[in-house]
Amino acid sequence: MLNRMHARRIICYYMFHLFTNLLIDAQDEKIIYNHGLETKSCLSSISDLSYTECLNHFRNNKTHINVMVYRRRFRLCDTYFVTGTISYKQEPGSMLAYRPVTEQKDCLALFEKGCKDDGMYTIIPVGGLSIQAWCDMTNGGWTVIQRRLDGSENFYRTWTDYVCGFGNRSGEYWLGLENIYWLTTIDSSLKIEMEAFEDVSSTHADAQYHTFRVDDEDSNFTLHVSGFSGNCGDSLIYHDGKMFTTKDRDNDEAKYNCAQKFKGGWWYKGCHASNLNGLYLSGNHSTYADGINWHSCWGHYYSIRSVVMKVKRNFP
Ligand SMILES: [Ca+2]
Repeated sequence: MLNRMHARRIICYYMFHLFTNLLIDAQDEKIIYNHGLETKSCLSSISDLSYTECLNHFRNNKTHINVMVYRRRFRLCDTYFVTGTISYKQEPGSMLAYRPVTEQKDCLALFEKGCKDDGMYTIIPVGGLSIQAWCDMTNGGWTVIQRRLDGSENFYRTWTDYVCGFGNRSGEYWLGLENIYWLTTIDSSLKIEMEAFEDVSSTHADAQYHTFRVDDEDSNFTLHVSGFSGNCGDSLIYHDGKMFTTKDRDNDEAKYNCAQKFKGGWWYKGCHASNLNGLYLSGNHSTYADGINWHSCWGHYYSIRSVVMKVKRNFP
Protein backbone atom coordinates (compact mmCIF):
# COMPACT_ATOMS: atom_id res chain seq x y z
CA MET A 1 0.00 0.00 0.00
CA LEU A 2 1.21 3.42 -0.91
CA ASN A 3 2.40 5.49 2.02
CA ARG A 4 0.38 8.67 1.66
CA MET A 5 2.98 10.66 3.64
CA HIS A 6 5.36 10.19 0.75
CA ALA A 7 2.82 10.36 -2.05
CA ARG A 8 3.72 13.02 -4.54
CA ARG A 9 0.69 14.75 -5.89
CA ILE A 10 0.96 14.94 -9.64
CA ILE A 11 0.20 18.27 -11.16
CA CYS A 12 -0.82 18.06 -14.78
CA TYR A 13 0.21 21.03 -16.81
CA TYR A 14 -1.21 21.92 -20.17
CA MET A 15 0.62 24.13 -22.62
CA PHE A 16 -2.54 25.27 -24.34
CA HIS A 17 -3.92 26.56 -21.06
CA LEU A 18 -1.85 29.68 -21.60
CA PHE A 19 -3.46 30.30 -24.95
CA THR A 20 -7.04 29.78 -23.84
CA ASN A 21 -6.35 32.18 -20.99
CA LEU A 22 -5.81 34.90 -23.54
CA LEU A 23 -9.51 34.67 -24.16
CA ILE A 24 -10.84 33.54 -20.82
CA ASP A 25 -8.99 35.99 -18.62
CA ALA A 26 -9.86 39.04 -20.63
CA GLN A 27 -11.65 41.31 -18.18
CA ASP A 28 -13.76 43.41 -20.47
CA GLU A 29 -15.44 43.26 -23.78
CA LYS A 30 -12.91 44.51 -26.30
CA ILE A 31 -13.19 45.79 -29.80
CA ILE A 32 -10.41 45.05 -32.26
CA TYR A 33 -10.51 46.70 -35.64
CA ASN A 34 -9.29 45.50 -38.98
CA HIS A 35 -9.05 41.84 -38.13
CA GLY A 36 -10.77 38.74 -39.33
CA LEU A 37 -11.19 35.57 -37.35
CA GLU A 38 -10.19 32.07 -38.21
CA THR A 39 -10.96 29.26 -35.80
CA LYS A 40 -13.03 26.17 -35.24
CA SER A 41 -16.20 27.31 -33.56
CA CYS A 42 -19.95 27.49 -33.84
CA LEU A 43 -21.03 30.09 -36.30
CA SER A 44 -24.21 31.97 -36.95
CA SER A 45 -24.30 34.49 -39.71
CA ILE A 46 -26.80 37.32 -40.16
CA SER A 47 -26.75 39.36 -43.34
CA ASP A 48 -27.69 42.98 -44.03
CA LEU A 49 -27.05 44.48 -40.59
CA SER A 50 -25.34 47.75 -39.78
CA TYR A 51 -22.30 47.68 -37.53
CA THR A 52 -24.34 49.08 -34.62
CA GLU A 53 -27.07 46.48 -35.11
CA CYS A 54 -24.46 43.74 -35.17
CA LEU A 55 -22.85 45.04 -32.00
CA ASN A 56 -26.25 45.21 -30.28
CA HIS A 57 -26.98 41.64 -31.36
CA PHE A 58 -23.66 40.59 -29.85
CA ARG A 59 -24.25 42.46 -26.59
CA ASN A 60 -27.77 41.09 -26.18
CA ASN A 61 -26.78 37.44 -26.62
CA LYS A 62 -24.40 37.04 -23.74
CA THR A 63 -25.11 33.42 -23.00
CA HIS A 64 -24.72 32.03 -26.49
CA ILE A 65 -21.88 33.81 -28.24
CA ASN A 66 -18.59 35.34 -27.27
CA VAL A 67 -17.03 36.55 -30.50
CA MET A 68 -18.43 38.82 -33.16
CA VAL A 69 -16.99 39.66 -36.56
CA TYR A 70 -18.59 42.37 -38.65
CA ARG A 71 -17.73 42.51 -42.35
CA ARG A 72 -18.60 46.01 -43.47
CA ARG A 73 -18.20 45.34 -47.16
CA PHE A 74 -20.88 42.61 -47.07
CA ARG A 75 -22.94 44.05 -44.14
CA LEU A 76 -22.45 40.61 -42.63
CA CYS A 77 -22.66 39.96 -38.89
CA ASP A 78 -21.00 36.69 -37.86
CA THR A 79 -21.18 35.53 -34.27
CA TYR A 80 -19.28 32.60 -32.81
CA PHE A 81 -18.94 30.57 -29.70
CA VAL A 82 -15.20 30.10 -29.55
CA THR A 83 -13.88 27.46 -27.22
CA GLY A 84 -10.18 27.39 -27.95
CA THR A 85 -7.41 29.59 -29.19
CA ILE A 86 -8.16 32.27 -31.73
CA SER A 87 -5.93 33.44 -34.53
CA TYR A 88 -6.37 36.49 -36.67
CA LYS A 89 -6.18 37.03 -40.36
CA GLN A 90 -5.96 40.52 -41.79
CA GLU A 91 -9.17 41.50 -43.51
CA PRO A 92 -9.57 45.21 -44.22
CA GLY A 93 -12.86 46.74 -43.09
CA SER A 94 -13.84 43.97 -40.68
CA MET A 95 -14.30 44.43 -36.96
CA LEU A 96 -14.05 41.94 -34.16
CA ALA A 97 -15.39 41.93 -30.62
CA TYR A 98 -15.07 39.29 -27.95
CA ARG A 99 -15.68 38.61 -24.28
CA PRO A 100 -14.47 35.91 -21.88
CA VAL A 101 -15.78 32.36 -21.97
CA THR A 102 -17.24 31.23 -18.68
CA GLU A 103 -19.49 28.26 -19.43
CA GLN A 104 -17.80 25.31 -21.11
CA LYS A 105 -17.54 22.69 -18.42
CA ASP A 106 -17.98 19.71 -20.76
CA CYS A 107 -19.04 18.73 -24.27
CA LEU A 108 -22.71 18.72 -23.26
CA ALA A 109 -22.46 22.40 -22.27
CA LEU A 110 -20.99 23.21 -25.67
CA PHE A 111 -23.64 21.12 -27.42
CA GLU A 112 -26.33 23.06 -25.57
CA LYS A 113 -24.73 26.28 -26.79
CA GLY A 114 -25.18 25.15 -30.37
CA CYS A 115 -21.91 23.36 -31.16
CA LYS A 116 -23.14 20.51 -33.35
CA ASP A 117 -19.96 19.35 -35.11
CA ASP A 118 -17.88 16.47 -33.78
CA GLY A 119 -14.37 17.63 -33.05
CA MET A 120 -11.75 18.80 -30.61
CA TYR A 121 -12.87 21.47 -28.17
CA THR A 122 -11.44 23.14 -25.10
CA ILE A 123 -13.43 22.35 -21.98
CA ILE A 124 -12.98 23.36 -18.36
CA PRO A 125 -14.45 20.79 -15.96
CA VAL A 126 -15.87 22.39 -12.81
CA GLY A 127 -12.93 22.73 -10.42
CA GLY A 128 -10.44 21.45 -13.00
CA LEU A 129 -8.05 22.87 -15.54
CA SER A 130 -8.71 23.81 -19.11
CA ILE A 131 -8.24 20.70 -21.28
CA GLN A 132 -8.78 19.64 -24.84
CA ALA A 133 -11.12 16.76 -25.54
CA TRP A 134 -12.91 15.20 -28.47
CA CYS A 135 -16.63 15.94 -28.35
CA ASP A 136 -19.14 13.54 -29.86
CA MET A 137 -21.86 16.03 -30.82
CA THR A 138 -23.60 13.66 -33.26
CA ASN A 139 -24.98 11.73 -30.28
CA GLY A 140 -25.76 14.77 -28.15
CA GLY A 141 -22.61 16.08 -26.47
CA TRP A 142 -20.52 13.25 -25.06
CA THR A 143 -16.98 13.92 -23.79
CA VAL A 144 -14.60 11.23 -25.07
CA ILE A 145 -12.26 9.99 -22.32
CA GLN A 146 -10.60 7.11 -24.19
CA ARG A 147 -10.30 6.01 -27.81
CA ARG A 148 -8.48 3.16 -29.58
CA LEU A 149 -8.56 3.01 -33.35
CA ASP A 150 -5.43 1.65 -34.97
CA GLY A 151 -2.70 0.91 -32.45
CA SER A 152 -0.78 4.10 -33.22
CA GLU A 153 -0.50 5.14 -29.56
CA ASN A 154 1.33 3.29 -26.80
CA PHE A 155 -1.04 2.58 -23.88
CA TYR A 156 1.43 0.60 -21.74
CA ARG A 157 2.43 3.65 -19.71
CA THR A 158 3.25 5.03 -16.29
CA TRP A 159 1.08 6.34 -13.48
CA THR A 160 1.92 9.94 -14.33
CA ASP A 161 0.85 9.41 -17.93
CA TYR A 162 -2.43 7.86 -16.87
CA VAL A 163 -3.08 10.65 -14.37
CA CYS A 164 -2.37 13.47 -16.81
CA GLY A 165 -3.50 11.88 -20.07
CA PHE A 166 -1.74 11.19 -23.35
CA GLY A 167 -2.24 10.69 -27.07
CA ASN A 168 -3.66 12.57 -30.01
CA ARG A 169 -7.11 14.05 -29.45
CA SER A 170 -8.03 13.41 -33.08
CA GLY A 171 -6.92 9.78 -32.84
CA GLU A 172 -6.01 7.46 -30.01
CA TYR A 173 -5.93 9.00 -26.53
CA TRP A 174 -6.57 8.79 -22.81
CA LEU A 175 -8.01 11.97 -21.29
CA GLY A 176 -6.31 11.49 -17.92
CA LEU A 177 -7.61 10.26 -14.57
CA GLU A 178 -7.35 13.71 -13.01
CA ASN A 179 -9.59 15.12 -15.76
CA ILE A 180 -11.99 12.17 -15.55
CA TYR A 181 -12.21 12.76 -11.80
CA TRP A 182 -13.18 16.42 -12.26
CA LEU A 183 -15.64 15.62 -15.06
CA THR A 184 -17.42 12.98 -12.97
CA THR A 185 -17.75 15.03 -9.79
CA ILE A 186 -21.05 15.83 -11.53
CA ASP A 187 -23.49 12.87 -11.81
CA SER A 188 -22.55 11.26 -15.15
CA SER A 189 -23.15 8.30 -17.45
CA LEU A 190 -20.50 6.26 -19.22
CA LYS A 191 -20.94 4.77 -22.66
CA ILE A 192 -18.48 2.29 -24.18
CA GLU A 193 -18.75 1.53 -27.89
CA MET A 194 -16.69 -1.37 -29.18
CA GLU A 195 -16.07 -2.86 -32.56
CA ALA A 196 -14.36 -6.13 -33.47
CA PHE A 197 -12.79 -7.13 -36.76
CA GLU A 198 -15.01 -8.88 -39.32
CA ASP A 199 -13.72 -12.37 -38.44
CA VAL A 200 -16.12 -12.87 -35.52
CA SER A 201 -19.91 -13.14 -35.32
CA SER A 202 -20.53 -10.22 -32.94
CA THR A 203 -18.77 -7.23 -34.42
CA HIS A 204 -20.38 -4.46 -32.32
CA ALA A 205 -20.93 -4.13 -28.60
CA ASP A 206 -22.22 -1.28 -26.48
CA ALA A 207 -22.06 -0.99 -22.72
CA GLN A 208 -23.73 1.90 -20.94
CA TYR A 209 -23.67 2.73 -17.22
CA HIS A 210 -26.15 5.17 -15.77
CA THR A 211 -23.67 6.21 -13.11
CA PHE A 212 -19.93 6.47 -13.55
CA ARG A 213 -17.53 8.17 -11.18
CA VAL A 214 -13.82 8.10 -10.44
CA ASP A 215 -12.47 9.17 -7.03
CA ASP A 216 -9.48 11.50 -6.68
CA GLU A 217 -5.81 10.60 -6.57
CA ASP A 218 -5.77 10.12 -2.79
CA SER A 219 -8.08 7.15 -3.43
CA ASN A 220 -6.06 6.03 -6.46
CA PHE A 221 -8.96 6.95 -8.73
CA THR A 222 -11.29 4.21 -7.46
CA LEU A 223 -13.96 3.30 -10.02
CA HIS A 224 -17.71 3.47 -9.33
CA VAL A 225 -20.09 2.12 -11.99
CA SER A 226 -23.70 0.96 -11.89
CA GLY A 227 -26.86 0.78 -13.96
CA PHE A 228 -25.59 -1.34 -16.85
CA SER A 229 -27.36 -1.75 -20.15
CA GLY A 230 -25.81 -3.22 -23.27
CA ASN A 231 -25.85 -5.98 -25.85
CA CYS A 232 -22.83 -8.16 -25.13
CA GLY A 233 -22.46 -8.45 -21.41
CA ASP A 234 -21.03 -6.37 -18.59
CA SER A 235 -17.27 -6.75 -18.26
CA LEU A 236 -16.75 -3.63 -16.17
CA ILE A 237 -18.86 -4.32 -13.06
CA TYR A 238 -16.13 -6.74 -11.89
CA HIS A 239 -13.92 -3.66 -11.54
CA ASP A 240 -16.40 -1.58 -9.55
CA GLY A 241 -14.83 -0.28 -6.33
CA LYS A 242 -11.29 -1.05 -7.53
CA MET A 243 -8.36 1.34 -7.68
CA PHE A 244 -6.35 2.16 -10.80
CA THR A 245 -3.10 0.26 -11.41
CA THR A 246 -0.26 1.01 -13.84
CA LYS A 247 3.01 -0.81 -14.49
CA ASP A 248 4.76 1.38 -11.91
CA ARG A 249 1.93 1.62 -9.33
CA ASP A 250 0.39 -1.59 -8.03
CA ASN A 251 -3.01 -1.03 -6.38
CA ASP A 252 -4.62 -4.33 -7.41
CA GLU A 253 -5.47 -7.44 -5.38
CA ALA A 254 -3.19 -9.90 -7.18
CA LYS A 255 0.18 -10.91 -5.72
CA TYR A 256 1.83 -9.52 -8.83
CA ASN A 257 1.21 -6.27 -10.72
CA CYS A 258 -1.77 -6.82 -13.08
CA ALA A 259 -0.78 -3.90 -15.33
CA GLN A 260 2.65 -5.46 -15.89
CA LYS A 261 1.17 -8.87 -16.54
CA PHE A 262 -1.60 -7.70 -18.86
CA LYS A 263 0.17 -4.73 -20.44
CA GLY A 264 -2.25 -1.92 -19.73
CA GLY A 265 -3.50 0.50 -17.10
CA TRP A 266 -6.90 -0.25 -15.57
CA TRP A 267 -9.02 -0.64 -12.45
CA TYR A 268 -7.60 -4.16 -12.04
CA LYS A 269 -8.94 -6.41 -9.32
CA GLY A 270 -7.16 -9.73 -9.48
CA CYS A 271 -6.97 -9.16 -12.53
CA HIS A 272 -9.59 -8.40 -15.21
CA ALA A 273 -12.80 -8.96 -17.16
CA SER A 274 -11.96 -5.99 -19.39
CA ASN A 275 -8.63 -4.52 -20.44
CA LEU A 276 -9.53 -1.66 -22.78
CA ASN A 277 -6.11 -0.05 -22.39
CA GLY A 278 -4.30 -3.29 -23.26
CA LEU A 279 -2.08 -3.99 -26.25
CA TYR A 280 -3.43 -3.43 -29.76
CA LEU A 281 -3.19 -7.01 -30.96
CA SER A 282 -5.63 -6.90 -33.92
CA GLY A 283 -7.96 -9.84 -33.33
CA ASN A 284 -7.07 -13.33 -32.10
CA HIS A 285 -3.96 -13.53 -29.94
CA SER A 286 -2.19 -16.48 -28.38
CA THR A 287 -0.98 -14.60 -25.30
CA TYR A 288 -3.39 -14.61 -22.36
CA ALA A 289 -5.53 -11.50 -21.67
CA ASP A 290 -3.06 -8.79 -22.66
CA GLY A 291 -5.03 -7.39 -25.64
CA ILE A 292 -7.91 -4.94 -25.77
CA ASN A 293 -10.25 -7.45 -24.20
CA TRP A 294 -13.96 -7.36 -23.28
CA HIS A 295 -14.37 -10.81 -21.84
CA SER A 296 -18.16 -11.19 -21.85
CA CYS A 297 -18.25 -10.69 -25.61
CA TRP A 298 -14.95 -11.88 -27.03
CA GLY A 299 -13.04 -13.63 -24.25
CA HIS A 300 -9.43 -13.21 -23.18
CA TYR A 301 -7.81 -14.10 -26.51
CA TYR A 302 -9.37 -11.54 -28.82
CA SER A 303 -8.26 -7.92 -29.11
CA ILE A 304 -10.89 -5.68 -30.69
CA ARG A 305 -10.49 -3.18 -33.52
CA SER A 306 -11.77 -0.05 -31.82
CA VAL A 307 -13.23 1.29 -28.61
CA VAL A 308 -14.54 4.64 -27.46
CA MET A 309 -15.29 5.49 -23.83
CA LYS A 310 -17.29 8.66 -23.33
CA VAL A 311 -19.09 10.44 -20.51
CA LYS A 312 -22.08 12.71 -20.28
CA ARG A 313 -23.72 14.60 -17.43
CA ASN A 314 -27.06 13.10 -16.36
CA PHE A 315 -28.70 16.42 -15.52
CA PRO A 316 -28.61 19.93 -17.00
CA1 LIG B 1 -0.81 -6.55 -7.05
